[in-house]
Amino acid sequence: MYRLIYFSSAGRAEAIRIVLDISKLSWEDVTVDFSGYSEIRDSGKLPWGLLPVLETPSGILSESSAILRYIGNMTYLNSNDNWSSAKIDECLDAISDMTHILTNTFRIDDIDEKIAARKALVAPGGKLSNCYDTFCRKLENSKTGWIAETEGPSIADIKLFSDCFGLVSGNYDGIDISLLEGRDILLDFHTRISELPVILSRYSDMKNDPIRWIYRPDAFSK
Ligand SMILES: N[C@@H](CCC(=O)N[C@@H](CS)C(=O)NCC(=O)O)C(=O)O
Repeated sequence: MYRLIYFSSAGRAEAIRIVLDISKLSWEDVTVDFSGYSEIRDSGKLPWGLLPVLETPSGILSESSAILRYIGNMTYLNSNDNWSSAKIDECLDAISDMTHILTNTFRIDDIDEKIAARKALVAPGGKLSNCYDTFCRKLENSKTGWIAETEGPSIADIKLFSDCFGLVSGNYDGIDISLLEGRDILLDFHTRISELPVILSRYSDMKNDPIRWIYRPDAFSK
């Protein structure tokens, strides 16, 4: 039995949740609030003091990308080829960098200041806007249409799906779906991933879920 421990948000865990579903491993989605997190952290159980962690038969694994690779290796979503798996890693790290840009705004307490900071990030030429342009360019230039140019979707595509659309769900003040405007290739990518059978069924009853509605194929249809 595998146990994923994280907050109830999508955050750094949603891609792992999807990959665990695809793996068909038996796993439990353990969600904690901040006090639950503090308790686990203070017990010394977290390898790096942060979530997510995955409890496995071999021990506790931390770091969201490491967990993705570990479970991805048990599925068709990672590659045995050294070069191809390195390119998948490259994408995972680059997508994580995008997430770090947003994380920097969490420490801003004043809501107006926070919104202003995020609006600057998503405005043309802003750091997040530039990341989305890069994702579009990567998808456009990919011979296979997948972010790491793999034959089929990889863990990097699952992370791109989870993080890129997770950002526009409306849960981050100052950021909304206008970030996708003019970025049709991302919407096409969204359709291809959201229609993978496991993903389709995972989000089938989440049309009204405030966080996860964006993972359904009909999320952005007019
Ligand atoms: N590089 C780590 C970052 C983990 C991380 O920053 N986790 C946050 C939640 S998204 C956390 O545990 N925050 C608790 C705190 O900082 O007190 C990863 O990708 O897993």
